[in-house]
Amino acid sequence: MITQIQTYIVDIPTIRPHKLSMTSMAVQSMVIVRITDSEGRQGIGEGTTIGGLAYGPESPESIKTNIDSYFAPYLKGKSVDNPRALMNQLNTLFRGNGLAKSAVQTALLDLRGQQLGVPVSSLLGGACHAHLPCLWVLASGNTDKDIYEAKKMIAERRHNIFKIKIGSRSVRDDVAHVAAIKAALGDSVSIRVDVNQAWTESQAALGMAALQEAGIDWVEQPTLAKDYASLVRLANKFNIGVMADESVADSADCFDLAARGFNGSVALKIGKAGGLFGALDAAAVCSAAGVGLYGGTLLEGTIGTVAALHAWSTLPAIEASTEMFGPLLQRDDIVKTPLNYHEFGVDIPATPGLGVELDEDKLREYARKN
Ligand code: MUC
Ligand code: MG
Repeated sequence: MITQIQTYIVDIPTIRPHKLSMTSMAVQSMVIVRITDSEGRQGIGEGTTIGGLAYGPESPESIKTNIDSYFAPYLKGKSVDNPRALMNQLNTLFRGNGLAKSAVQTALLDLRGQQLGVPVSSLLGGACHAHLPCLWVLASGNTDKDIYEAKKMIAERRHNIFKIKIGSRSVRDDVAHVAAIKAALGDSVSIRVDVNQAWTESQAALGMAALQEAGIDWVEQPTLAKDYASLVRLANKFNIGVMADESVADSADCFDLAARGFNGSVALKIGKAGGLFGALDAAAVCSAAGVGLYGGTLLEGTIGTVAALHAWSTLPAIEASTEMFGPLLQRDDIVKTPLNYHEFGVDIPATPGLGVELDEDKLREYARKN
């Protein structure tokens, strides 16, 4: 039975400014949820946004407030035996708030996994992978810095796929930046870009023609989230792949986009989908429609990242790789043992629950005091 639900906003500086088309991040703010049962076991979860309210409709403050004020009173005293049923109840009682729901669902699954002595992936049907590929995002905004950063990661065998954040400069300047990085890194390295909705369709046509010429593999969310028609037209017009990110949150969005003839890939994110169940439902719709899968992030720390990894590990094919590098962008961690990144990917823990443990001293150090 659930006896206590605690929430904390944790602010951890990034290793360098992370520049997206809509904001530059110097700190990541995560909402950590801790659910305790009557035996004293604890499950943890994370709900994380990008740049406060710059990226999406939920903020760290709204996530914390809505968990404290609405979800926690409902969950207190309930059994954790059936996390999916509990989440269905929350979805019926409270609209929206996908990131807050994802944090709570993660904590419920962590707790249930510990009660049963099985990893979260087992609660989802079982892992098909023990190690998944993981790319790195180049977002310093400076071409030479990005090339230096990428070469270092290749030499360390940490990453060999890179996503470059563009969209805040002119299309020509952005394309020149990306083409210079691709030329410096060579053919053995896969490069993709994320425009985060910054282009009109005609800018996207100009940019994609040049990026295709430069040997870039994917363009993520070139146009506005709601403009499904342009995503479909662009995906059909160019050989370079189109990935939908902000356009699709859940299985209904994926169904709608696929039904309009979209033939690219989708960035799955547990936060967008309201948790692991929703993200896997979205994956099933994409797979049935021939749309490729990509394990996406909202730059979560270790807790959110490992939760997503448990979900992605149950997908037999995750064609477009993953970007579960969030913890590596932060200067410090609030778990005792960080994830193991090696051989261009990351290991998925096989111990009970999420397989990571909170470091109470670090939590105290970084938790917001007011
Ligand atoms: C996004 O739009 O993909 C994921 C990686 C990153 O650098 O930003 C996020 C959000
Ligand atoms: Mg994106």
